[in-house]
Amino acid sequence: MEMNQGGLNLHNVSLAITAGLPTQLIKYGVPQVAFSGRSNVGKSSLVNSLLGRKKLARVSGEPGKTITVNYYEVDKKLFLVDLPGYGYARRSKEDTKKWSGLTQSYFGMNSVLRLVLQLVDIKVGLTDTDLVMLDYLHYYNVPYIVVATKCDKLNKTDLTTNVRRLLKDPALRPGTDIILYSAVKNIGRDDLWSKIIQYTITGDN
Ligand SMILES: Nc1nc2c(ncn2[C@@H]2O[C@H](COP(=O)(O)OP(=O)(O)OP(=O)(O)O)[C@@H](O)[C@H]2O)c(=O)[nH]1
Ligand SMILES: [Mg+2]
Repeated sequence: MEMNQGGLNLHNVSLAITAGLPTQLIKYGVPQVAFSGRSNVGKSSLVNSLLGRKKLARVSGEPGKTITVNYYEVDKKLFLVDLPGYGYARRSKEDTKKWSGLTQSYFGMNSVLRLVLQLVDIKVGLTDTDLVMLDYLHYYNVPYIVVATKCDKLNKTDLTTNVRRLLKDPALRPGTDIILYSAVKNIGRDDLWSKIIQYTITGDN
């Protein structure tokens, strides 16, 4: 596994800050890449896979437990930001309010946010709450690409069908890039890293 990506030393990573309140969000400093998606889609697993670590980000069997924004610092040059998951049916009204408050505060007035990775389980496709999140991304005019997670779960035929369906979905900004990923098999890792580097470090997108 390549532990140097675009000059970033992936041995030098840590969980820098866990923010549960809008005032704790980081709006300055190094560029940020945010991970967005419903609970259980594989955000924390993707963080671990990209960083080549097994347990840096907590992968939970119980979805939607904590509503926090987790900042992983990469070689002092980049933050990978694990946003709280959504679409958790049993979440209380109060927690849903907390989620939207924290999420909107994260996107608002955020000049260090360079790219959002919108995760979509390729077996499930876009859900109703994904559409709410996509509305936020369009409203705040944030650059995003789709990461189709858990691609190891489908055979080639179903994978092709589902990717085609996603590519032509009008809920996505026209021309949206889709990267197939498996955190279990580390499929898509180098491709996704080069996108991230392109949007953050080299800035040529
Ligand atoms: N087969 C397969 N399973 C995966 C993959 N990525 C994640 N999972 C599994 O999906 C479940 C949820 O993964 P998480 O990474 O915790 O998901 P999350 O989006 O961080 O969930 P929340 O923190 O609740 O928002 C776990 O059981 C993972 O092992 C993948 O690429 N392939
Ligand atoms: Mg998680």
